[in-house]
Amino acid sequence: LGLAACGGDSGGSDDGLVIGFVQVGAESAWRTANSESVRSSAGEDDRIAELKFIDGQQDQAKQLEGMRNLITQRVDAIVLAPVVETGWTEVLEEARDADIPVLLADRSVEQSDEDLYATRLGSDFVEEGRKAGAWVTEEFADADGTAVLELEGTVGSAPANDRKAGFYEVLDGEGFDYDLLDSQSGDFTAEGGKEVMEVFLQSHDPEDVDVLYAHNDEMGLGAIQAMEEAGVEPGEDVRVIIVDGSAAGFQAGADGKVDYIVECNPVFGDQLMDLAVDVVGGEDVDKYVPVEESAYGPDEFADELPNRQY
Ligand code: GZL
Repeated sequence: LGLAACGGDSGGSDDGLVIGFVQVGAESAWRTANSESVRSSAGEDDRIAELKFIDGQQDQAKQLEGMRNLITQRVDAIVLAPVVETGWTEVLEEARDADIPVLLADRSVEQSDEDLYATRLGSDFVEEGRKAGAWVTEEFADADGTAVLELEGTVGSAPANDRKAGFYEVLDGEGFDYDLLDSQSGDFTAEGGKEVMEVFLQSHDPEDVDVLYAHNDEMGLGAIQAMEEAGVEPGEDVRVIIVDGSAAGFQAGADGKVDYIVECNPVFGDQLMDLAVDVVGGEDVDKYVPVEESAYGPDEFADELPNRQY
């Protein structure tokens, strides 16, 4: 009866479910906090017997291999945080054929795979981009031809694609007069952000740059380091927008180096465990479950800093 209650002959037992978690990697403070949240929630939840954690090392091949291992081990459910949006159909079909439900955590996969996973718990990345765009159109409302530099996240990832889409949806939608000087991927890492900003500064005079839109804190902080090494004042010479809301990001804001922070919340482990138990138990769940998040301006950074959870 216990096995039936756990949804079939999979790895579950009377003492709880066995959940596989295929994580993107460990590229950012956001990601580390997300892994910590999922691990601790699973560990504290007596409905969960084991969380089998797989570090994808930002490599889709490693994620695919991990998913296939979990299918062979017949876990009760697989949670996938897909590093990129495409290339998942085959393995998702293999999980379906093995009667193992898949939940998406954080990032999404392409629309055509929608019937192959039970739900996605994560942020609305387009809305995050819209928030960043709205700040720019407001802050530079009276300017002519606002010059933008963009540091994009991992090529092909949902947050990079959607944070870009939302940002320009607002800038273009309002007929805002701007000039995108350059846009390159820093792969969501601090090193990537620093390297790309160094290249930007070799081909663009900071005097001609109004704002940097970085798709995550790490790349924004790396870019700030590159600016300071080049004698450019972040937050003064070049305004800076970052997305995530780590303590380091808020500290940079409190130090006047960041102008706007769009929050992306990684702390959703409890919500994820509830969803996994519901899905394995055959409960109906929404196809998309949003994570609550906000955005912060300069007058809020210092007060909010102590509240940051990572
Ligand atoms: C967004 C998440 C992104 C973060 C980055 O939900 O996928 O990946 O914004 C992380 O910091 O690398």
